[in-house]
Amino acid sequence: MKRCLALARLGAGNVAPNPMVGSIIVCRGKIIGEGFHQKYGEAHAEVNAINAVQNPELLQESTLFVTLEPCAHQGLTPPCSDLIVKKQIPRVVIGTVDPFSKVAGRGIEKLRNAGIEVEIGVLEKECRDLNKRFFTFHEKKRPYVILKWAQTLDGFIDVNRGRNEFGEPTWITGDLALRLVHKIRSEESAVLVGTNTAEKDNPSLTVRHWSGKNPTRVLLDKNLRLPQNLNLFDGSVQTLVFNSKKQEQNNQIEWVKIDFEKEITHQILEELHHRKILSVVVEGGKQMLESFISQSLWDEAHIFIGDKFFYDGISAPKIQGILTQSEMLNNDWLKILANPRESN
Ligand code: AOF
Ligand code: ZN
Repeated sequence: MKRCLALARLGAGNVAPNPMVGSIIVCRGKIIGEGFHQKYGEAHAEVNAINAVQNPELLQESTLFVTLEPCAHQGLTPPCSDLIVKKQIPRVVIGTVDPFSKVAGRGIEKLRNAGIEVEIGVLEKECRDLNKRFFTFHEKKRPYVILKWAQTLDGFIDVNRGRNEFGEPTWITGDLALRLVHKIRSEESAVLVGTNTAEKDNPSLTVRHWSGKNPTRVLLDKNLRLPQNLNLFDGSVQTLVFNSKKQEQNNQIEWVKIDFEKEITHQILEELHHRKILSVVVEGGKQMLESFISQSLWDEAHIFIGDKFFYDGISAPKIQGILTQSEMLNNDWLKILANPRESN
């Protein structure tokens, strides 16, 4: 299963909104075929592993290992469980059940009904962690939410007016953090900012200091007051503008009308879920971050800590989480927290 996990990871960045899946076929203690889900819309892991076996007769005395339950449905490709039955593979070892409603146990049922011996739950935690976005998406019906901000050593995310005395934006962290933020963007499906951040920082929210694809840009502009010459409106990347006035699309930019009388974060997450967006990075500002925190609508928080003091300004959001990772470089400059609450 460890080998399957390593294979699955090779699909990173190319399979969303599908999960990363890896599979091997073992005959008499030897791996005779390996495969992984390489690209969204293309063959599933099991199909690639089966096709990699040079002598197909051996399948009838082999065990197939796979990180995720073989699918039972006709999607963009035919059901993997049918193929396994057809190839008469006598034993299947599965990392974890598939949470997708069209599968969710039906794949396992098909295999067992055909007399195949099925073992479930090998390295289950690792298999779930690998696809934490996919599991959150299907189980909680919302994208996996990553909060991100930078704060000074004395706990501020900005000076009061957003500019220093020379009228320049105030940087909290350095080049390394910038790169890492771009890497994170390249790995997630969407990036979200509030109105103030969009206007004041004029961010592009694209991936420039790393390779990979740009996430969908998402912003909030209740009264459509943001100037159209902001970088976010340059039309280079798919951009969703949540607002109270219009529902309209103009090439890459789409205005999505929501009800500002009601809770906004839920509506945003619901719309992103509807659009099959598996994960979103919330990049600010304070108000936006705090609304996700207060409702416990977050899974991870990445807090970048600079080496400056502002002494005064906008204080960082208060958050309680479990420290899962901390980078050591002079001092802890990046803390990664996990949400301790399961019920969101
Ligand atoms: C598997 N093996 O390698 C993967 C599975 O529309 P499709 O055909 O691409 O199917 C997508 C769904 O199939 C996806 O939501 C998930 O439930 C499952 N993914 N299943 O047996 C694989 N990638
Ligand atoms: Zn499949």
